[in-house]
Amino acid sequence: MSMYDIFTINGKAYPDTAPLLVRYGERVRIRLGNLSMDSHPMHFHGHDFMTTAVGGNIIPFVARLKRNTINVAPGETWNIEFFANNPGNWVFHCHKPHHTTNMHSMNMGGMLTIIRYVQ
Ligand SMILES: [Cu+2]
Repeated sequence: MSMYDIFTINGKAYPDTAPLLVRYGERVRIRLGNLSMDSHPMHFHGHDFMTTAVGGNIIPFVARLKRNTINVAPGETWNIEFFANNPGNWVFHCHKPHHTTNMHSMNMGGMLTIIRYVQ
């Protein structure tokens, strides 16, 4: 069992995580950095994204992968980009169940935030 019971995005655990506000038609970049000792397979609902940089190095266009989950290992950084073309409120979260709860609660928590379309 993990010794950690709270997992965060930008220092906050859901429901206190700040939503990422986007507008339809925008190209959005998210920079992921894992400062923990565990890997985090970050999964995005409603969109696919492209991996555009890893470890501070730009990924050549022909080598970029289209995906909806990226495993961010300890110490890694990744840039991902997506086109905001599917209005709604979409979940972006770690795919390890224990990482999306707070203190093993039955409620959603931890490494989860919302990609929210605004006018
Ligand atoms: Cu995780």
